[in-house]
Amino acid sequence: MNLGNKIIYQIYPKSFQDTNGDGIGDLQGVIRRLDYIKELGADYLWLTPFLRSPQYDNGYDVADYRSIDPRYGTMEDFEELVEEAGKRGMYLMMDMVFNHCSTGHEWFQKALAGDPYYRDFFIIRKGKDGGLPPTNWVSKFGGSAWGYLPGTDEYYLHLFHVSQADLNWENPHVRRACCDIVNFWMEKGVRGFRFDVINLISKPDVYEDDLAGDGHRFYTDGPRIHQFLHELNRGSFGRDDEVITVGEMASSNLENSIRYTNPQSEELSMIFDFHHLKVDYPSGNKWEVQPFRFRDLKHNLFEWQQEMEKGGGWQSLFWYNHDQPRIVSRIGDDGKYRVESAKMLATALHGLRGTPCIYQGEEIGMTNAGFRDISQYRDIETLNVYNEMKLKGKTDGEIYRSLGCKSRDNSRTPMQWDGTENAGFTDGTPWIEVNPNCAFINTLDREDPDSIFQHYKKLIALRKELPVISQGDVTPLLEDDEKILAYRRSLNGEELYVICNFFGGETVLPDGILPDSWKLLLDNYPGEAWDGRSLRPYEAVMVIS
Ligand code: TEU
Ligand code: CA
Repeated sequence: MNLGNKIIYQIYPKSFQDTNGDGIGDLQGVIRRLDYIKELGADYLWLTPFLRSPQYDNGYDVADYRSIDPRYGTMEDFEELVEEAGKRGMYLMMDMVFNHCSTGHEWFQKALAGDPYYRDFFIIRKGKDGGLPPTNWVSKFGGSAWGYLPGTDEYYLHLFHVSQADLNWENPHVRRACCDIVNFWMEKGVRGFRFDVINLISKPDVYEDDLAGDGHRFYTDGPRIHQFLHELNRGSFGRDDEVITVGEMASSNLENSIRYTNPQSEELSMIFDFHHLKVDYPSGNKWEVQPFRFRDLKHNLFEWQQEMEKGGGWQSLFWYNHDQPRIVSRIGDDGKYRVESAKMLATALHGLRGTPCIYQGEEIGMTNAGFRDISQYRDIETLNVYNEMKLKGKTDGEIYRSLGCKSRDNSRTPMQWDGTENAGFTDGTPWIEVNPNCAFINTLDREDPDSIFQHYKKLIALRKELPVISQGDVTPLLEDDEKILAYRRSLNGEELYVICNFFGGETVLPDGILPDSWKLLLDNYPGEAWDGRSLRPYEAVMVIS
């Protein structure tokens, strides 16, 4: 399969389209909007989890891997969705959360009741003397990574929320159970899987304190990770060439990422890596507000592009998802140059080597919510961090400045279909507030040839049309330039150039970058043709020779 000409569209069902007025998006809502996604040109629809769950972490706390959460609909709705997508030549990609399950899952409930078979599905250890947890590891959402089992001296590991108990992948029954779940959904016609935090499933043999950190170095790309992924591949999706898989691999290194995705290892088709998005985290702290470091962004993007190519690995290309702020607010300009910068960012990414993934609303340039009151926030991570910041004595001004541009809720506000009060998302009260800028940022302007939507459409069409985009090599250009990100793609003598001004001032392309015979393919400024030299604010061009 040519992974390079496929497009993934990510749907956060809870915020996509409500059809029954309860304020929560649902599967029927996705069905209602299939023609819209088709119009854009996507091939795979990645839906974040809609399986039965108490929803402490919006479905990433699965209580039953084989049934649909009633908030989202029924199995019949799901089957209808697969069928309706199929009629339009699109396929479903499900989100498999296998590092942990909800403490409400029957496996955990049986373990709690003392069933030894199910106790071994989890990572349960005795605490240290003095009523301390087994190690000092920190949960990704704050606090200890160990949950106390009442009435015992034991703890269970939860790298995320206390309601998300880590599964023990050392146990072959757990590995078998995960294969069975994937097979179950493949039989229902699912043709893609995104594996949540799958680089964390292999834990170390010894559980010890991390004297130099929060513990993540002991379990990220852990000791048996490749064996486990290979086994999952062989026991489920690897039997079908038509199925594509993406591993969510925050903090994995290059060497492992190549191995995860080189077809010879028979592990996964591609990964999401996040190195290019850590360029505005001063000393690794995502909550501290800092402008992005352009040089680091370029360096990271190109290093991964080139090394993955060399090693025969494959990446998904993305600017954000449901865990990250909206990119036009983060790296672009969500005010004066919103349209230009959104198109520029799209151009910069969609010319690269990999499989693009577009997050709902990105194609219309949706912006951060920037909520200014804690009652508007819903995300468990945000609520935890808010409490921590309060305890540390931070002022409301400092707190909302941080949450307003960093919280995961920034990208979770409802899809802006139209300019009415609830943006066409629901007739009821939305589970999270709609961004009032739906009045002027919504899907209705997509007919306009100069809309952001049309720009994405063109980029997608070009990728499908030109093998140099889907299969060519990548060569970074102007690596030291402080304003321009540029690269060349080449395949069998054909060349494509992508040149992007990442800032709101004018800049000039140095001489000698483009060959004499260049021809403009795409520009994010309508009207007057590009002069081959000067770049207007956030201008981005694609050129062939
Ligand atoms: O996210 C994994 C993850 O580590 C982050 O993206 C995390 O949300 C972020 O670092 C917090 O700052 C995945 C899912 O995408 C996320 O929504 C879930 O909450 C998480 O796993 C747990 O299942
Ligand atoms: Ca609903």
